[in-house]
Amino acid sequence: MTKNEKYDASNIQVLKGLEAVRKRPAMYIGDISTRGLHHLVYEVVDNSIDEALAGFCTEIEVVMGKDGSVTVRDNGRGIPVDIHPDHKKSALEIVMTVLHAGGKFDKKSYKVSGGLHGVGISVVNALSEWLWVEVARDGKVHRQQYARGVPLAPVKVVGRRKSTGTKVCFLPDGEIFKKRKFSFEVLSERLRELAFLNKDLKITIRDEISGKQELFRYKGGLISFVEYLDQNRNSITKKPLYIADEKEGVPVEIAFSYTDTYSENIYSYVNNIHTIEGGSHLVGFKTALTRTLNNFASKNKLLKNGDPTLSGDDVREGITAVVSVKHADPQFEGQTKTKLGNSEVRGIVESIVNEGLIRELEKNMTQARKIIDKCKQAARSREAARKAKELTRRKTALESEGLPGKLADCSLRDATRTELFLVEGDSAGGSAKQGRDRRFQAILPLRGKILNVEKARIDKMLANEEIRTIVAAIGAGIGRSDFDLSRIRYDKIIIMTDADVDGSHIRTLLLTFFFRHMRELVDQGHLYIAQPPLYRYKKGGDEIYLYDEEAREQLIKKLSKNGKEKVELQRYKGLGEMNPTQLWSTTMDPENRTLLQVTIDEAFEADLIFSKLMGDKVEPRRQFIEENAKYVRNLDV
Ligand code: 0RA
Repeated sequence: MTKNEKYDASNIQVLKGLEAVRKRPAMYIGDISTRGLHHLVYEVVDNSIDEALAGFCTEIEVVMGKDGSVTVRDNGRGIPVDIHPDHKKSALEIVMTVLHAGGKFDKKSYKVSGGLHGVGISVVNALSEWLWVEVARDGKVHRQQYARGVPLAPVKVVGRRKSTGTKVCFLPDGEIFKKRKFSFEVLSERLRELAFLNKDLKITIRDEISGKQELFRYKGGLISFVEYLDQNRNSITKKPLYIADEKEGVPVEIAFSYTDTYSENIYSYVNNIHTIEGGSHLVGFKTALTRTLNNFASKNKLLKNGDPTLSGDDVREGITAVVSVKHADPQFEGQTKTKLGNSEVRGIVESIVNEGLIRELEKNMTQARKIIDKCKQAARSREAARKAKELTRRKTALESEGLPGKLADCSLRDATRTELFLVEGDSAGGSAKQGRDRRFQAILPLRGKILNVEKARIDKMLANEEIRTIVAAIGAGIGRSDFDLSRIRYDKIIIMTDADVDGSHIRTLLLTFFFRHMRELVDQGHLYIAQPPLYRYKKGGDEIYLYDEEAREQLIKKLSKNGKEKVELQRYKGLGEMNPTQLWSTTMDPENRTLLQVTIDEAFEADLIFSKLMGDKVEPRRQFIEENAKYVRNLDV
């Protein structure tokens, strides 16, 4: 091949690559909803984070432009710009246009890979209406611009600058993304998380439309992260315990605290990616925690001969922890590819925690005693519950008791196609029973208040009638170790409550319950919120249902322009105001309804909301409700 032919051949490769990405964007960024849209920003930021991990970047700036674009700027070394001998093109152009080319120019040790991240900046380019990049390097500023991933011209020098860095600005393509509006809050949550995970890295975000801005920089790293997570809980540890070490080229960093709550909040990460399904690093941490606390307690006579050993559940009651490891070649497994598979990591984390934890405990004996006391208390409660045969009897009862009488079950037994509606109140429950398609839709009416599970241990929870019926109807058990997703009796669990304050309270209680005790159900996308209409407009044969305030404003605008008539709307406050046929057609019929799927992108932010709304501390709750009162309907958790 001649030089020119080589250039042409590599261009054809590029076009094929771009075509593949544009044809199946979801394969590269997960989906093309707002979630996928935000992943474009994370993808660009991840590249700057890699540069920070390599030790060359200390600042990342994200700007949401007035035109809907996003700019990400860092002060790293800058993407290389030298001419690639084979392609006769700038390395910059190759990084920006060839799938997975980024890594070829640098042997970075902890590159992000797997999951949705790490697909390469070229994917963002392919999915952008336009994108430009500026690299400051070797005293010059180099620039190239693209349209839907195709370069408009070769890389050009456009100025001189002493400092180094990379600046990428892009506008997502409207042909790919139906909604193109970025959320300052959603972006901020991920950037804050990245700042916690990368100690001392300065990350700023600014929205040029609203003027909102944030600066994230945490000198305490994971310690600050745990303190942030505990802001609505009372800690029994004065400062989080901290362990950081490296073995076999795998750096491990862990911070954790104990609080006076009963829930377990452990977040694990690999290369800054949240491993929702856990994996070997998490197993290593849990194993070491149980073993070391037992050994330490026995050695210091805090556990006497007759005392029962502390179980895993005992040592994790009330814990808040962040486990972060870095790995050069992570293997991600599991349903959502968020489970670390590398088996050697288990032993590495285990041994680092064994050594580090002893050191931390011995540093402060008073605090160590408090922790052991807390674990012993958990063990005693569990033992007492067992002795009273509470747990076991209830558990077998739940399993053999059969289905609750209040449940109107569906006839279909194929659990991949059925739906369970949890309906507020008997009267709406009655309408739902009449209106439903009984082949695949089951109805469970809920009466009265559901227990606030944030403040209850599992034995107390199972004594609660409403909770018991929900657990029995779903049929898959309850709790971190006993819930078995493969046994769920319905594919969709749908919360259907009134659009008023009580309804939103019940919905929050139910969300808290599922979040804390049937977490997999949420993580695997089985939990939904029904969207009943807020208003009905009727004139002659015309009947329109309106599901949010925006739709109402639009209709009023439209109608008042047409005939200057006064628009009369019926407002629905409760589900009970609709008859069975209306309830079916507006809210339950799969052909017509909209369901909100409950997704948790930033689990720690959801935890923060639940601990705030349901926890012991009153002041944060009052403040939150005041600040968010008008958004409650759209609370997206
Ligand atoms: C490849 C090699 C080098 C740096 C980068 C990529 C790099 C990529 C991005 C993307 C956004 N910001 C970035 N900063 C750096 C290292 C080149 C060298 O040895 O100087």
